[in-house]
Amino acid sequence: MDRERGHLPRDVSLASSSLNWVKLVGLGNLSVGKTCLIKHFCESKFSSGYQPTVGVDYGFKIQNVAGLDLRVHLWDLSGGAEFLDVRNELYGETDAIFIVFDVTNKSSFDAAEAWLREISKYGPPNAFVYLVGNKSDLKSKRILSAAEAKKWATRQQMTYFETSCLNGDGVESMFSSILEAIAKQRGLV
Ligand SMILES: Nc1nc2c(ncn2[C@@H]2O[C@H](COP(=O)(O)OP(=O)(O)O)[C@@H](O)[C@H]2O)c(=O)[nH]1
Ligand SMILES: [Mg+2]
Repeated sequence: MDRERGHLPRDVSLASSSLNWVKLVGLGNLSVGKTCLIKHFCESKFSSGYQPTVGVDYGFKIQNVAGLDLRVHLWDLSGGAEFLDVRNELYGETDAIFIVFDVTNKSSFDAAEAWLREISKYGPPNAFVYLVGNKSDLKSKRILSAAEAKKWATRQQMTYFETSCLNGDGVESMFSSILEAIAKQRGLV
């Protein structure tokens, strides 16, 4: 191209960096509903990558927070420890991590502590961390009350959310709260 310097009204890289990119990562045991949460939030812009060596799901959504468009990438690392090799790749530039457990599965709740340790050891030092109790629709199968989960989360200095991917309860409000916190921290709103 023989375009002269300064011909473009705006430098492309500048325009791109002025967009508000956000990266969220879902952690938690297998089958707690991380992929469903991301799918639910992103609707159509979701792709599943279940190659054995990668084991990630990915979603993208542009979400408006207080009049501002946030470009949100969401990652769900497979719960399997064999995928921890890709953790550095995954955690880079992460704004917030949500640890998910299944409210009908005690061991998935107990594992939240190990996931917290994983984050403090390998995770991004300044990311927000949240606890999410999913499958709240399965009321008769619950093994843990919302109050108990919240109490534990508060002790770990985490905000607690409860969600159901089946009926959608709490999903939108959980992601909205997380994104609002990120936008505030960046001084955008
Ligand atoms: N009843 C109910 N089932 C759910 C919910 N979320 C996920 N599931 C089911 O739990 C299973 C595992 O979900 P998935 O998102 O793949 O879990 P992941 O391994 O954490 O990504 C699937 O069969 C989902 O249909 C929920 O909120 N309620
Ligand atoms: Mg998954």
